[in-house]
Amino acid sequence: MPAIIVFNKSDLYKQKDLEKLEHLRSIYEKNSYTVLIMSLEDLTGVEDVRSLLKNKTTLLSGHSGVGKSTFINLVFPELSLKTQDVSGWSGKGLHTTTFAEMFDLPGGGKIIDTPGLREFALLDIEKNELSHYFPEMKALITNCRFNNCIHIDEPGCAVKKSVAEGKIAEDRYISYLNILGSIDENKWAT
Ligand SMILES: Nc1nc2c(ncn2[C@@H]2O[C@H](COP(=O)(O)OP(=O)(O)O)[C@@H](O)[C@H]2O)c(=O)[nH]1
Ligand SMILES: [Mg+2]
Ligand SMILES: [Zn+2]
Repeated sequence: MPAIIVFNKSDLYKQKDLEKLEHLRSIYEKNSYTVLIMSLEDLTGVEDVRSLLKNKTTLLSGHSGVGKSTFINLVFPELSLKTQDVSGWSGKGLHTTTFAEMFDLPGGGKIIDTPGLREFALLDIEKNELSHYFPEMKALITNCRFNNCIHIDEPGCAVKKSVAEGKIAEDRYISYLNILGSIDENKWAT
């Protein structure tokens, strides 16, 4: 499932925000994520995001207030009538707004709007599997001395070596550690 990163509200970015954007953009593009910049206010970059949706099922995820619902309403104003509540899948009532909603797109495909997220939790991912979801780490794990290495303090860890050499971005390794901590709160909580 490819993940695409969209930075919205570019109309509000100041110099400092633009620098941060370039920093994050380079980290993610280097690891083959697609990064797009958009403003739903002055309508820049919207078409590039819209063109990704055709004949795909797309889930919009992100903090509350980033513009997910605004995006759907802007590019598919005709949709508001044909809404289908995904919460039907879990047997809950049709008008629960605390869950996701899926819409059929006019040109083919589906889009899923989600409510604001405070944090993610991972289901069914083992600690020693987590690095498989970081492309730049996955590429190295066969070089770790131990095949169940979780890249914390094991000797001969190729991932830690690569972080130390600046080949893996420190931000990404910190994200990795944070997520690892959430898989086993007691052991890794700081
Ligand atoms: N300045 C600016 N405001 C935006 C942009 N996109 C959305 N907003 C505003 O951000 C607020 C939250 O948008 P909403 O779609 O409800 O966010 P959601 O929680 O992700 O669904 C609304 O007031 C939108 O008008 C944008 O590109 N620029
Ligand atoms: Mg919304
Ligand atoms: Zn390792």
